[in-house]
Amino acid sequence: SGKEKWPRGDETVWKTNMRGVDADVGDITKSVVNHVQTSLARQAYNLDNLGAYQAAALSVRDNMLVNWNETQLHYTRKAPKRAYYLSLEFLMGRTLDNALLNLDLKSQYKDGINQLGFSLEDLLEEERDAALGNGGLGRLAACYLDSSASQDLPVWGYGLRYKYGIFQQLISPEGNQLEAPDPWLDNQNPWELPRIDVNYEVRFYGQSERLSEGHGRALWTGGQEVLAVAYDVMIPGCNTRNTNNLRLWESKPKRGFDLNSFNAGNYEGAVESSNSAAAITSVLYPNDHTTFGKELRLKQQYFWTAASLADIIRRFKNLGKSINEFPDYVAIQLNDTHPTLAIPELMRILIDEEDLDWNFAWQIVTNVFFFTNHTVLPEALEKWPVPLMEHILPRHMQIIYDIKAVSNTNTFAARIFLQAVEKKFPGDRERLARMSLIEEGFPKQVRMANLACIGSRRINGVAELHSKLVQTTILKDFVEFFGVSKFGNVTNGITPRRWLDQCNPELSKLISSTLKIDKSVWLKDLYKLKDLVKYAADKGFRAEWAAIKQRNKERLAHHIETTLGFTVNTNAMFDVQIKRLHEYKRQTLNILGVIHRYLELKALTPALRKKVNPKVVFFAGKAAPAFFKTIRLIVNVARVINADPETKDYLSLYFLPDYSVSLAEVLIPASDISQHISTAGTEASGTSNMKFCLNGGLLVGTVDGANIEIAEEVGEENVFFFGHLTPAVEDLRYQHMYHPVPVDEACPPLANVLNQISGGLFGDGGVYEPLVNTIRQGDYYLVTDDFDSYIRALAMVDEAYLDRDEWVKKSICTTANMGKFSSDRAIMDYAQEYWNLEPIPVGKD
Ligand code: OX2
Repeated sequence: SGKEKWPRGDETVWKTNMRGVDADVGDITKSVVNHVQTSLARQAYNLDNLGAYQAAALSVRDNMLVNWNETQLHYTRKAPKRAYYLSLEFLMGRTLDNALLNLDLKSQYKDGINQLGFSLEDLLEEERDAALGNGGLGRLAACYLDSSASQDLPVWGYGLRYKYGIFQQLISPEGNQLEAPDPWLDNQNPWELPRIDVNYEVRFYGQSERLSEGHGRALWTGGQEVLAVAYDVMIPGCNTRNTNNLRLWESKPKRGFDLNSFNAGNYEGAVESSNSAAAITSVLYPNDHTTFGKELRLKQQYFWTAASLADIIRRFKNLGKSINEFPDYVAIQLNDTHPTLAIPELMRILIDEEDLDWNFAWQIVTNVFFFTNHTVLPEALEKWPVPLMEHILPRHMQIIYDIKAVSNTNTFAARIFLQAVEKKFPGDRERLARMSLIEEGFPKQVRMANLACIGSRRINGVAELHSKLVQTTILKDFVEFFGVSKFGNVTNGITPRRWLDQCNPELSKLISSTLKIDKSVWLKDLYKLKDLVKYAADKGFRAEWAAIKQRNKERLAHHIETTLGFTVNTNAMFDVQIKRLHEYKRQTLNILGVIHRYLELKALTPALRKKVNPKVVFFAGKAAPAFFKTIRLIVNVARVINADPETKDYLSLYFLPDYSVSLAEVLIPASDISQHISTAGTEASGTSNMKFCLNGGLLVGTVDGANIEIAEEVGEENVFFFGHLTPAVEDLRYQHMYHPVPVDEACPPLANVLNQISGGLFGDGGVYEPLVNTIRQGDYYLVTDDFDSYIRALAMVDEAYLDRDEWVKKSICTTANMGKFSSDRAIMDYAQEYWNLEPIPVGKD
């Protein structure tokens, strides 16, 4: 068979017609106008901002595609080891601004767009956030994609293309959270490329019949088959041609609809199965730190892991290598336990389709996967009921039982796992029960964290303290079994491109001009910021630094004025807490502190009040139903105190609805102080803490998660710590249980605040009883125990802020010492210590 000649036709014609990145303004206007005419079929006469945005986006996309193609070709030729980041969430936010900055084309597009009579700033606002995530876990995945491309690493992301992202949040006048769907694809999405030719069939339900005794091959047939179709999102690196890929799967019925039913006149039956296929990727589950065991969620997880693995294996097979080399060419990172089904799925492929021996397959599997845990909260640990798994994934349930291999079965059952445990710890039945993949009970449940742990090569937590807690609590038995070297830590990071250069352009400019280095250098080596420390002593520099913060506060105030109609006092200190609402994050502690401050202000004479540090408190965050009440309290406290003529100049409060990546980009640069106040030992890392500090905001926080490492870097004198430490938390909970002390005794100022709420100062106190009672009774998250120390910390913040010169010095030193928290450092850590991956820069050889 003759080899086909590529490219077809005349190679020079191809080569001379390939478009490169063209930074010429004339070329840019030409390309934008072209897209207006031929991609959008619109005209200059009636072009609105949305149309102009779309044309600009398509034009920028052309540039990205050239790089994307080149990168993929380069990777194919070099055939390096690749890593795949499997995440059920990618919280990308907007793309246009980020792409322009990473391609270094922003000023040219600004000019070009201007010449066409539009403003780039306005066009940027037309873009909808891609909000395919809940919070920190999904945003981390997005930062890691940016860093992988920027560091020239051959990393692809795999996720789901949800038709609806995280719900839109509205707040009713009474303070209730209302939820609306997020139809982010309604205006078309210029950043994705449908790949109808890249699709896989994914099976659900049916029967699995073992073809040999014990653990060998099986035949899985019947059930429902659904099609997974790929959509590719280009991920441009900063100051490099490397452009990686995020592949998102959409579910479709395998056939348009069931023709048999259709012909028999059963039209509804005919579309039912197509509806159920399309439903799989219809919506992102809005659960953060909770699992519900829903059938559709399990189907999402399997649909996504099966399609991704099929794709990964197809790409590997194109290399022409033998399957036992799979781990030399592929590393797969499991972002939390959501993709854990990839482990039994790869076993299924290797055994049933590749006909490998069980042990050999297991050896491959356990060298390919890496697992990151993001929380030690028990309610977040995924478990799937065995009957549900047996129903939806009968073959995988067999494989999980084979892995589990209870010693008294005579299915071959690898015996691998529990037998080995039994050998190492003879007679320790409780340990066996704890480590088993199956939790006994009604129903039995599959423990995904245990499966992820035994099926992976290495496991990590996301900050030093958290990784220690993983090793000493939830995975302790596994550390004792496998040895500690299988466990590690990679402290989270954030991309300085989005979280400084893009969201705070003035500060970025000041840094470049002060350090006299191009931003493309320090943005990719964030330790370079260290040199800013010496400018903290420079009065002129401090003035510029402070002026930028002030303008960012005004930008936020302007945003609030235009979107919500409130006038914000920009002469006050801005205090911000933005994150998902959750009991462990303790937004309640913050709002109770606000009420306490309000009551104290009311008690002062007008003359004394004038000496108080004026403060505006901002909250934003979406809530699961269990935490609706906290929002309601915040909104009603705001209603009362913002209207109080005696105090409103000294204290005001806003709950900003519909928190998003884009809103964070306006809030973070404007903050003087931000709150990271989880009960010690509960926040695995936190990443917004890093974003605030990078933008010169200071922290008030507990000794928890990455707060600890931030303080190590920026100096404890620049962080306002409070609260009990992790080792005390268990003891305090024990005391609450067996020697409860009423709040009135334990903390009178807090008791007073709670009584004011119950007494109706913020509307019907009865509404808040359940919320207030979580503190009065049990107080699992130790609000009472930490309240005094919290109030003292806030007083120290006020005192420090009154000495503005010192404050600005702290602010500068904080930014200067944030080098460690670049996601570039974190991703290189994964590449070197976990995946064994090398950078493959495009166009450098
Ligand atoms: C979050 C963690 O709560 C947060 O502390 C961490 O910074 C973030 O993940 C990124 O690692 N869902 N979200 C998280 O954990 C889970 C589970």
